[in-house]
Amino acid sequence: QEAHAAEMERTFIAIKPDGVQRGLISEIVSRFERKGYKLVAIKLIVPSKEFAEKHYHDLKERPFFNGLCDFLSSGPVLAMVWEGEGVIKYGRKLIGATDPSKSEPGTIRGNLAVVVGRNIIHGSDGPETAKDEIALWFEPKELVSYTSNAEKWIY
Ligand code: RTP
Repeated sequence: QEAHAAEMERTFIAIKPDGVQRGLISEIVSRFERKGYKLVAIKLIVPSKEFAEKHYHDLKERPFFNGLCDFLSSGPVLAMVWEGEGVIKYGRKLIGATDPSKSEPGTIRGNLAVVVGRNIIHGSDGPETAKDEIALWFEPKELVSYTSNAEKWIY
């Protein structure tokens, strides 16, 4: 059981400044929590512009890169690590398509956002980015290892 927990998949999820300002933290956290995923790290931080550029380094060449980094660094971001079987891929499903005008109703963006530049949440798009983003946003000691009582009912 312990070894199983140690190998469990993890993803990086962030509520962007628009989601925090709009009071959507509890709504978003509860969707991951009720699904059955386990919260292993969480903190509220205002990233610097340089930090935002590091986070979005893959998008450097895109025309919206500068505006996107200005936006991410404009206020508090709720950074989190969630753990569970298939959490990277299914977390993206809970979040919905990048452009909220195309996200399915029922998804976080589909229910709670309207335009792509204010899509309230970020989720890692694969195992490599998940690993890199968790390492960028968190110190290893900030990742809390514990056994949740719910786990024996979820798995
Ligand atoms: P995320 O990483 O934030 O979950 O988003 P994603 O993979 O679904 O989308 P990606 O293409 O990686 O874009 C990252 C973020 O850039 C903003 N964006 N703006 N045309 C635009 O103005 C535009 N396109 C993308 C969005 O905030 C998107 O989440």
